[in-house]
Amino acid sequence: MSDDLFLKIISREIPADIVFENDDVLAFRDVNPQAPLHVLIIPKIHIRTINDMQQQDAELFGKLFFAAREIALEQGIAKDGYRVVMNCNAAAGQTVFHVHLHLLGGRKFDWPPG
Ligand code: DGP
Repeated sequence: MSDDLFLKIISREIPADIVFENDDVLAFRDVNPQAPLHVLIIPKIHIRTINDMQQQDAELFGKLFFAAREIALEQGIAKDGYRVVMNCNAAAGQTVFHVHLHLLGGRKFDWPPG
């Protein structure tokens, strides 16, 4: 847990461009954006991957999606559309092991993803 980069963003040890915060969730712009809007939405507690999610975390994961909705509305991408993605482990490309929902918008996305 001590190597959890995103806990350091929550505690403001590492700076980030924060766009949303409440008691449970923090959201900030991705340092390597893949779309005009690329925000990472994270829980304020350490959960490594979706595989580590417990039954009692279900509501918290719902709050990540609700934050995505709020940010999309606030940033003006809700009507055109946007994508939310959560990578789990190496095959999906997860590189930071503190669960995070990617919110991407401001351009058209292909399907299936690469
Ligand atoms: P993933 O591949 O799903 O684990 O995505 C991790 C994302 O985190 C990746 O898009 C880049 C972003 N990221 C990594 N380090 C930092 C950081 O220090 N600050 C910010 N804002 N984003 C970071």
